[in-house]
Amino acid sequence: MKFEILTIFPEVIECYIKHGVVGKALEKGIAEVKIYNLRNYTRDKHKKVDDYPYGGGVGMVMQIEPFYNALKQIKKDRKPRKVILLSPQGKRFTQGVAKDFLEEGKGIVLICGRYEGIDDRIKTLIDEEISIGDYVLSGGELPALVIIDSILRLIPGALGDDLSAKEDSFMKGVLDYPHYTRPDEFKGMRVPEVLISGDHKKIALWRRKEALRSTLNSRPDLLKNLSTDDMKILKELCSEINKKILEGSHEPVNY
Ligand code: 9D3
Repeated sequence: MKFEILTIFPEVIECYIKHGVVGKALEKGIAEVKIYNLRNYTRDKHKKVDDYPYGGGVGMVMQIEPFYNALKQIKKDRKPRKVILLSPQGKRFTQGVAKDFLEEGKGIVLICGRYEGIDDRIKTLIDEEISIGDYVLSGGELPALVIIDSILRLIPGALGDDLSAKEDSFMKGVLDYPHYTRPDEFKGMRVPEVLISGDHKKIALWRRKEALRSTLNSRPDLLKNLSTDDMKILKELCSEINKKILEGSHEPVNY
């Protein structure tokens, strides 16, 4: 899988991809990242990549030429790849979109904008426009890294052990369960006894129940299409919570 990134801040990308899962995947040759510094693709003698907006208004707009030239270079060298523009106006990025992009196989081209935006004629050069969520960032670099990170985790062998990938996909649809490590007691706070019991069936059930508890608390919108096993656990959880509410011993709930 090859990621080609167009940006005016190559150092921002370089810095992140050295480390962790992404860094390891690149070392192993599972994936490849190539960065195109847009300032190398402008004919302007001051390497200017932006200009004032037609129609007036605040801020600057990125010119189309550096994007056009960099993409021409990419397309000349290699087989056509999906070209994705990171933009607040794009469709929302999800785990499902990450899987779709992975299935593109060869790789993707990611275009990062800065300033108030990019000359809209960029739309003639792209296949998709993607946003990572409803908040305002300063540019497309963090979103590009988010996308690369999430896709790489899906490639078999990219994570330290394949069990982590299995775990990611098993937990699909619910939030994670709580984790603990040594010591078994810290300032009076004890690790739940069940995790030390060695009873693997009981541990699995406890984890699923706590995963459902987190989901009910933080993301009740995710609780749909549950299996009959999960429904049983959730019902039990709800009646425990109801009992505590009636006793007045439960923390306030927001559902
Ligand atoms: C009202 C004007 N702003 C649009 C929301 C201007 C503007 C703000 C921030 C234009 C560009 C940006 C930079 N953001 C991105 O390039 C971006 C982004 C984001 O801000 N949030 C979520 N996903 C993405 S993907 C690219």
